[in-house]
Amino acid sequence: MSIKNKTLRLILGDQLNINHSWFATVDSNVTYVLMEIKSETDYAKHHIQKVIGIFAAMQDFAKELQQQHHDVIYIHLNDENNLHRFDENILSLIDKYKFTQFEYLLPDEYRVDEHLKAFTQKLIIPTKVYDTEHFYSSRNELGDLFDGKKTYLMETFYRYMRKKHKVLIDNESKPLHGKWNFDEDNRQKLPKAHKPIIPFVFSNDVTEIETEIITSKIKTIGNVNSKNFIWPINRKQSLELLDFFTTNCLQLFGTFQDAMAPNEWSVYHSRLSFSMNIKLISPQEVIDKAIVAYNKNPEEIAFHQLEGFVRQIIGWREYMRGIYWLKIPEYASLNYFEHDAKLPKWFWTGETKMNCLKDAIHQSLDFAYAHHIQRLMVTGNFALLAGIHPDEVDAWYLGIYIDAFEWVEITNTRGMSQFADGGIVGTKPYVSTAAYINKMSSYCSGCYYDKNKKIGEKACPFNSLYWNFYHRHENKLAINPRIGMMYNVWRKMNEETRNEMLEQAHYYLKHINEL
Ligand code: FAD
Ligand code: DLZ
Ligand code: SF4
Repeated sequence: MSIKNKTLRLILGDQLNINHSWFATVDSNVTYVLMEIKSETDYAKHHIQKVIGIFAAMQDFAKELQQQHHDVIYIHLNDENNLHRFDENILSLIDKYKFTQFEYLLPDEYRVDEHLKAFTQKLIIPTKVYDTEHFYSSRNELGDLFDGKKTYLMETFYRYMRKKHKVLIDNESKPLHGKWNFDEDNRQKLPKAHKPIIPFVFSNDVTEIETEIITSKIKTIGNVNSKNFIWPINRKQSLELLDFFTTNCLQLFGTFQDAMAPNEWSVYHSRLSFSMNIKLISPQEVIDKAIVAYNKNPEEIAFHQLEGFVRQIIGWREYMRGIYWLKIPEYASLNYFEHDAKLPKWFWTGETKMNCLKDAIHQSLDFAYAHHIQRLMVTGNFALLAGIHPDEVDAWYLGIYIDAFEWVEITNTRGMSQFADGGIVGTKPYVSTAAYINKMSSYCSGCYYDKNKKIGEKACPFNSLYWNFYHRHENKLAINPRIGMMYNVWRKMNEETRNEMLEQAHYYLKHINEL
């Protein structure tokens, strides 16, 4: 092999963007490398479906590149020469094939970014770094927008993004239909006679990958049917899922965005986060397709459904990434409430008598998926009320969901859900009693616990834990204008009730593994 102009390009498992300009031309002097390695399978205890999904998508992507006549090296988990680290595998390839240049795409995760920066600084051949050409905004764009400001309001960022990218705005940069946000039209409970929508799933045979993972002794959580793997593993399947969403779910997306029901594991949600996060499809094409569907059928798809969906992607998703790059690495150790409890054991099994948690956790173990309100108002709500250390909560969320990558997991978990950032992402903690869970779901009617009881046998744990949380953090929360009035309610209760409630909460916290 000649030593002239030979470039090695690294593609990470969440960088499978076939429309990237790297692939526009075939260059015989360029070789691409994808690697299944233990540094990535072992930094968290991932769900088996997450590892399988990423490997299946990487393998498919490598094949597609080869079909386009690109040169590809694919390192399998159990390859004899696999050194299981990005730096060591790259060094070994440079040595073996005499590459003269190394190139990579900006990683989405700080840990990998730092690793590759440190590695390439020492590398004797030149390095070049490229953008992934996936997101609407650059890493620093949110930081620049809020430069000198004390708060980082998502709504401000969202409006900026809509105007900048001309999404759902008129010629004068005003929002279509007169408002930026139609949330008050959204968020209803499912009607009693609701006919569950059957999620469109794939049946990929990934048995070989499952065997590869098991024989390599990778520790995983959760269940999988590897003959019928349900998640999209390539661009074609991701586009099919997008099509299913715009045809069947968009018309009720906003209305039932916060609704929860047993046996309806994705309701009207898109389940596109995995495809987007590993870059099989781009946020722009998802939004464009949703807008096309709306324009074709405005009688069936009301504008508020579309706006609600667009906001999740051009708003929340880009916002979380901006916050991540602005605040990491400090963000990863924030613990505003100084919580230090351990996650109950049943978070890993679903074996709890609390129906809402049992359902959300079992479905997470079965599908590596829960929709937003299950993550925020069931599992996240409980973890916050129970005072679990944010490290433990993060480890759970980073492992269990197929779409979990630190940039979007930690900002949602430590930030939005656990308020461990003291209010960077959210303006108040997302906590509730059984009243909210009952309002948005049918879980309570089938529960061992009584949603209406605060004290005594079978009282719903959310009720006393809620007040215990406010009582415990009065110093930090009473000054918050969005919460102050809760303390008026608390103080108006008679002392005996308050004490009984705190006792009940302490009893539950002491026996948390038996709940
Ligand atoms: P849909 O409801 O169909 O929404 C459409 C898209 O909007 C999603 O695919 C996603 O890309 C985007 N989106 C919606 N809400 C958010 C949000 N809050 N932040 C960022 N993007 C959003 N999302 C992840 O992608 N990875 C995670 O690891 C992750 N961890 C979370 C942890 C907690 C505690 C919470 C409360 C939320 C988390 N989210 C995470 C955000 C959100 O719950 C998921 O994006 C969503 O449930 C994915 O399902 P979907 O594709 O069906 O979403
Ligand atoms: C999550 C993951 C896993 C489980 N395995 C791999 C892998 O073997 N090889 C790889 O390139 N990427 C993997 N990933 C995704 C990476 O962890 C991801 O690219 C980083 O978190 C950077 O965002
Ligand atoms: Fe969950 Fe309490 Fe309702 Fe049971 S009663 S489902 S624990 S909120």
